[in-house]
Amino acid sequence: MDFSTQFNTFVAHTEKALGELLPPASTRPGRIHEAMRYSLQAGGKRLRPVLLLAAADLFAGEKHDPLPAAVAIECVHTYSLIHDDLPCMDNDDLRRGRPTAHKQFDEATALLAGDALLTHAFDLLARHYPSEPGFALVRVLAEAAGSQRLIGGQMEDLLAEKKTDATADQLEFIHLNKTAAMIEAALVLGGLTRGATASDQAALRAFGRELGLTFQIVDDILDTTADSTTLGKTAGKDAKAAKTTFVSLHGLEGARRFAREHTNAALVALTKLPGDPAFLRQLVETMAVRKH
Ligand code: GRG
Repeated sequence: MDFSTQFNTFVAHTEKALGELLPPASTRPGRIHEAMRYSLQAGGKRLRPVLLLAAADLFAGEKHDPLPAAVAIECVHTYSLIHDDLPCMDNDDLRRGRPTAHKQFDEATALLAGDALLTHAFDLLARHYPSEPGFALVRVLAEAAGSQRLIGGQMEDLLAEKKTDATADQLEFIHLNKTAAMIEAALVLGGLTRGATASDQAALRAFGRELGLTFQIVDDILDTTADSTTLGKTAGKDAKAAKTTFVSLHGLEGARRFAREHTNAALVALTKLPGDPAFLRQLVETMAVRKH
């Protein structure tokens, strides 16, 4: 199967599972379930579920279905986007090419939909996996989403916004935690559903870190070079907010050079993993040149 057919197959499996593993919109109270589905089923690249499913495929170990974990990580990711868009944070109107949750519904509903998606992710892990690997899945996802990683990265980002002279060190902390943490977790969760050993998990993490940094640098570049329609979210926001980014710190060429360095490091990390790395190798190469 070629790369894009394989990618689309992973996405199709994810979309089907998302539909099945979320409470129906008709479940009382309908408004909250409608809002959860509105944001979750609005498209999006599905990068984290795809990574999770691809990581699972690297291993020949015990077969637990990785799809509930793939839905769980997309629930946590979508919660973070809903909350990030709220007026108290980024105050954004557009997400995944549609009005943001608080624009479509209202602020309280958007807040609750984010809370409910976060909670639902852990419910999925608890319901669909036995204690081994279930506890490990819960621990990995909780750590990635917690106050020292995703939430910590977001906190540091909000603090950095208040000043125009954030340092390269702060920027690295923000991206390692706000962006790379969930990408690392997706890969480790996938491996855990198939019995990845401690050293496999470390290799998945190392790969995820480099991939996450590549993804974020490209995101910073696209914010300055792409338009809102192509991105499905507001373009040019970083410069408008005078935000410190890889581009503001290192210039467009410098950011492109950093992206290439992290792409190469991701490709090296990939050689430490078992199984056939062809799909993940192509994903790294595609990510480096993505347009949205
Ligand atoms: C509110 C706890 C909390 C965290 C917010 C996700 C996030 C953290 C902020 C969004 C802004 C941002 C640039 C985050 C970095 C990670 C990132 C690039 C998220 C967007 O992920 P994509 O591009 O989105 O994979 P889709 O819609 O394709 O899933």
